[in-house]
Amino acid sequence: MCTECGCSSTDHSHHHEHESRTIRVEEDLLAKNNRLAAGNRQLFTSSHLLVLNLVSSPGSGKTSLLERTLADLKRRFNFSVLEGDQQTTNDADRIAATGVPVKQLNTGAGCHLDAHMVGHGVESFDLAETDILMIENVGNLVCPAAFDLGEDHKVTVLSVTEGEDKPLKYPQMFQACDLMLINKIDLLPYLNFDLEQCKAFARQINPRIEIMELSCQTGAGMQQWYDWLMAGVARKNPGRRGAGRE
Ligand SMILES: Nc1nc2c(ncn2[C@@H]2O[C@H](COP(=O)(O)OP(=O)(O)OP(=O)(O)O)[C@@H](O)[C@H]2O)c(=O)[nH]1
Ligand SMILES: [Mg+2]
Repeated sequence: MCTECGCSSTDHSHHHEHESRTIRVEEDLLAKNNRLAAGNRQLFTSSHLLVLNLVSSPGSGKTSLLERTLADLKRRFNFSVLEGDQQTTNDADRIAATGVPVKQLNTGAGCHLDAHMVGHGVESFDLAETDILMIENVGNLVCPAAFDLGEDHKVTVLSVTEGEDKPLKYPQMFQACDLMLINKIDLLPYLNFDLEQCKAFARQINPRIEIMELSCQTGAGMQQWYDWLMAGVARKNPGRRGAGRE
């Protein structure tokens, strides 16, 4: 019996027909997404925006990172934030409390943001007046890796409670990222997390990945991340005077 459609065919080529159709649909979906992402990228580039796509497993600290970053840098840079979650406006509410423009995108049954959602998501923002667009993706170390949103960089947040082997187990995500932030280092004294091993695994998967260690709770290591953001803004918007508005 064919497990794909339940018919009684025992013909091998029948099964392959289904297989190739599945692959074609996936290719179409990604091709369409790539097209829309290219449109987003054009818009972002013409607005001299630095755009980051924050990707990680649930609970690694993406929203905490944003909260602390916005509190520390919002007088220096204009931010806009897109929040991706399957359900709730919890994260958008947390960002709204900082006073930064934010829009929640709920994906329902979906496991990732796509370029179409992001293209519409930014419609309410004044992009010409924005320096940094932060996109917090749905907590998921798998699917968001495949979907270009038009960002400059995917940035992954890996917390020390997740285990140092994650780059090996979810290689596509770590290959897709330019920067890995190892978060919750305040918890290291209580764990058997091997920091050096984790970094070695990440570099084995992606030799050009940049790695920073920090704690969104204590603020340790945040300055390095802020310097990286400032350099990114300067690259995207060389005409911008100084590093900020102060
Ligand atoms: N100890 C410690 N806890 C942290 C740190 N950063 C975040 N947390 C905690 O980790 C939990 C999850 O943080 P969030 O910022 O909500 O994580 P998230 O990645 O946005 O989660 P999702 O959006 O659900 O994927 C919260 O209880 C935070 O307080 C940190 O540096 N140290
Ligand atoms: Mg979050």
